[in-house]
Amino acid sequence: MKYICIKTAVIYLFTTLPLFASAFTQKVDITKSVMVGDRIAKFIPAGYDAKSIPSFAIDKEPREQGALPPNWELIPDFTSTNGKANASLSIPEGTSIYGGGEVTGPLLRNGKTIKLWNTDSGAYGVDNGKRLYQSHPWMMGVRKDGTAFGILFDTSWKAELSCTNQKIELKSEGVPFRVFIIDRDSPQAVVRGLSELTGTMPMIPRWALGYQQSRFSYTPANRVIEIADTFRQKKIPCDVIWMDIDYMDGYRIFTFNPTTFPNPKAVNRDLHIRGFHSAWMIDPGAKVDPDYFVYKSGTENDIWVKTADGKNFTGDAWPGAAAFPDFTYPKANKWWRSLYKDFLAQGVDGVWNDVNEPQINDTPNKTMPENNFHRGGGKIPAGTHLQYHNVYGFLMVKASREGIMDVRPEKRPFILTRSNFLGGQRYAATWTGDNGSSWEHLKMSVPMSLTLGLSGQPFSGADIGGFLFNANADLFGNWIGFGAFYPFARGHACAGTNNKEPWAFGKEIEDASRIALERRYILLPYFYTLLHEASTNGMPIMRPVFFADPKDLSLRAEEEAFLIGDDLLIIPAFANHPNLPKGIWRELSLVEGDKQNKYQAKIKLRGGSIVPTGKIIQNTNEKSLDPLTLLVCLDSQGQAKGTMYWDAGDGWTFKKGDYSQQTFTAEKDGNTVIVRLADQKGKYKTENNNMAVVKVITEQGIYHASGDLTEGIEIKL
Ligand code: MIG
Repeated sequence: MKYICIKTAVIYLFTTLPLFASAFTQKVDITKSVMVGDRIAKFIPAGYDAKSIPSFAIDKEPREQGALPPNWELIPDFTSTNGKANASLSIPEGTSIYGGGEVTGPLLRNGKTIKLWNTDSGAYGVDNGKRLYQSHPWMMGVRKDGTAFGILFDTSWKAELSCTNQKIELKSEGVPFRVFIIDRDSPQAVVRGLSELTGTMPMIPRWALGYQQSRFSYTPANRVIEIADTFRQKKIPCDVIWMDIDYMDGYRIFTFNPTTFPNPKAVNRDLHIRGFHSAWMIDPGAKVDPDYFVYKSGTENDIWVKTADGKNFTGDAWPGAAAFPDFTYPKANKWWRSLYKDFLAQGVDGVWNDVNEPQINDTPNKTMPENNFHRGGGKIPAGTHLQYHNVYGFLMVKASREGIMDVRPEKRPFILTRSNFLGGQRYAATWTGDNGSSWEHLKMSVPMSLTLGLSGQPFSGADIGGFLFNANADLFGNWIGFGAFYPFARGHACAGTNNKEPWAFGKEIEDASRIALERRYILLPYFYTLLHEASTNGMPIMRPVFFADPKDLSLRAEEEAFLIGDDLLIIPAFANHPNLPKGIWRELSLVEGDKQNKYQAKIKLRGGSIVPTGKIIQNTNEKSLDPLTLLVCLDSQGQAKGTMYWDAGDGWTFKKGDYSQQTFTAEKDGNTVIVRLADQKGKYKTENNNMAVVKVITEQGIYHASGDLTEGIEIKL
């Protein structure tokens, strides 16, 4: 009895006075394990209180579907360290680990530890464990036999996520949290499972698939138009010009500089006339300025994040001292939404939410103090910044999206965010922040976007050419040669660096850029089909090579080459003996001279596939399917299959059947290949009216024919 009392006292001391204790870890029991989907299980630890730890990652709370099957193998271990909750999963020997969202370093995450604490991390190294802007408490394991599993740690608290060859572990600084585990036949099925839990990216407008040009900053307004005109004069395809912070009046969000951007409506109109769309930056911090309408109304509505002692918190941001909306607080969400009305009325198309970790320059941790106070409301309890920091950007882009939908419900929002959280693909696309114009950053951009794709975010890309420092011609040429195939393809450059537009490096690079972007635009129907797939089942657009053959262990670490969808293999010019999948893959030429151009990536078409392509256009307002060209590569049985999704390119009428989903098949019989429309869903009439050009790519050469797909198109080999 006496002994037990002493032990209890010791535990008490250790858990309540961590100052005096070294780490003291205790096992925590599982109080519930239940199926919540097709081979998806939910585990709840002792001490879990749903009201104190709302889920942000989970889209719609999944229905409980009964006990775990008796042969279910993957059971997490819950522990607590000095009263802080952890969870881990022992993994089978030989497992390849992926995921963790926005990370530096390799695609394969075995042996890697990341901190989940969103941080502005300019000039992040290539593998130095620096924190980045986003947090994704999610990892996927692929077993030796190609089957796979995933683990989602359902907490937004500050945490550390580590992967060894024995286990995947998340140690949080917060209260007990739930764990979801998916165990399926393939990595693709696990990624689909993640989207069943966290939702998918809704369709974005087709123009967001075009090339985009940015700089910090194009100013004044006529420089913006000059950039747009140069693209058209030089016949380099482009769809979007980005307006970085200098358009604002003294960095006041939702304002325009009266000298340099006196008439933003005219800027947007002039861009639209030239076939461009515009995207404009909005940061979270509002300048402390009693005469500024955003600060005034925010203060009147009392929506700012508070300090621990209840005052409005202010921190140094671009405009100087700034106050920050408390997006956990429903009234702040409503207030923020209302700001978009007048802003969008200027003809703004896309919105860029930056520095929303939030980045604050005059605090030691470059963000808010951990004890700042968030009021919460609805399902979100009041709490500290330590709990809500990682979802600050996530809740900001949620509010931005809702605000844009309030104003323009008939259109698809396009929002780009720097900070985000697991599940945040529901609100915004992303780019990988402040990389540098270096070969290391160029190469690392491939595993970075692949990892985001394996973590639920299908629409990402790095700043093509690199953001910080000057870029040289060779680097830029190499970068755009494969960066043209990022899902989000945008060039950007920091203030004070050299010009990094495709024409800024002389004629050779200008020509190489044109070829790269023409290839991108030719593939628009294929990219759009993949965008639609991502919006329905969460499959990333850019996929790791091991997806082509999850059983082939030689592909598990490949991070130079990548796949676009299942059917195109992209091998960047820098790739040095990449490990490629076995089977039939035939090299394609899409644009005259592309195969001979040293900056271009090699593109290979998978045997058994049909890829829909369009013509070279200067922007996505032009007709792409005029004609539709089907690229066919037969498998060893002489067959191939492919699909195309198409619709109006914006708006939501596709949800009411106004879309076209076509399935094509090819079949070889003797020396003839017949390609036909095998299936057609939806009532949208594509501009090609079922007419197509077919190109069959074979070892001997390319064979063409054209005709009506409903009748079948015959190609003689
Ligand atoms: O403190 O808006 O990552 O893309 O050009 C820097 C200026 C703020 C950081 C973004 C970068 C952008 C820059 N921003």
